[in-house]
Amino acid sequence: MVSVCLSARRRPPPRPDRSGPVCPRPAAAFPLPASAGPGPFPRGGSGMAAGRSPPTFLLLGAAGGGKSLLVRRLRQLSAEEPAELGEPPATLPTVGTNLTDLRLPQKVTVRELGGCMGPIWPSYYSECSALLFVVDASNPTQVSSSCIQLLSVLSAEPLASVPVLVLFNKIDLPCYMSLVEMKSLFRMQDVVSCATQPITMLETSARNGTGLADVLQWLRTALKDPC
Ligand SMILES: Nc1nc2c(ncn2[C@@H]2O[C@H](COP(=O)(O)OP(=O)(O)OP(=O)(O)O)[C@@H](O)[C@H]2O)c(=O)[nH]1
Ligand SMILES: [Mg+2]
Repeated sequence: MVSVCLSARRRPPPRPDRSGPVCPRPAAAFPLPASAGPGPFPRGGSGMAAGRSPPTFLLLGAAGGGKSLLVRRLRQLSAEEPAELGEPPATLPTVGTNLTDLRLPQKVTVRELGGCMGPIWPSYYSECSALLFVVDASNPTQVSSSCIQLLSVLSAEPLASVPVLVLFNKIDLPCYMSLVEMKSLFRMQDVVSCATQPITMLETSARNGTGLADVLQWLRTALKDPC
């Protein structure tokens, strides 16, 4: 498992005025449960101190990349009494949004947005404290669309200073592309040098757990050091 942290070229833009209106949610098109829609709150851990909603980490990426399985595994591993991962539970494509609370031990909410929900991803950017972006490293046909999606996410103004973790998942599969190959295909050097966010990259397998301890460690660091 290889990990690399590139970045640090931060050019923090002025913070957006959080008292302004947030993007409207397409409630009629995608009705969400009441628990799925906290209002906007400050990034990082400050919401906790004020007794408000816990920080929300967004989990994005193309359909089938492994987001739902990943977050289930993270919940298993961060439980008070972590159990063996065992066989991966079945997942269904996420239509809408999927909320999972993790205790790191501070409570954090991970909001997965289904890959097929790309058009409404920006509606949730304003409540994001950190971003996880999952790429299927075993699927060469998804590389270019994932790269375009990542560039679009990185250029979104509300996300300009949130820490970003790019996960190259499914490295348990024999056909997976290594971190070196993925970095080359994504032109990561250029992406990182143009990005305003600190970007970390990890290789993972949500199936067998490879790299997930590093993901949890990254989440804990992001909670401690909000941008
Ligand atoms: N081999 C392998 N399969 C994985 C891994 N992660 C996820 N999968 C499988 O990939 C399929 C899709 O996984 P999901 O977690 O549902 O994908 P998703 O990104 O949530 O997809 P959407 O909700 O549609 O956006 C499932 O069959 C998972 O079991 C992995 O690391 N390795
Ligand atoms: Mg899903």
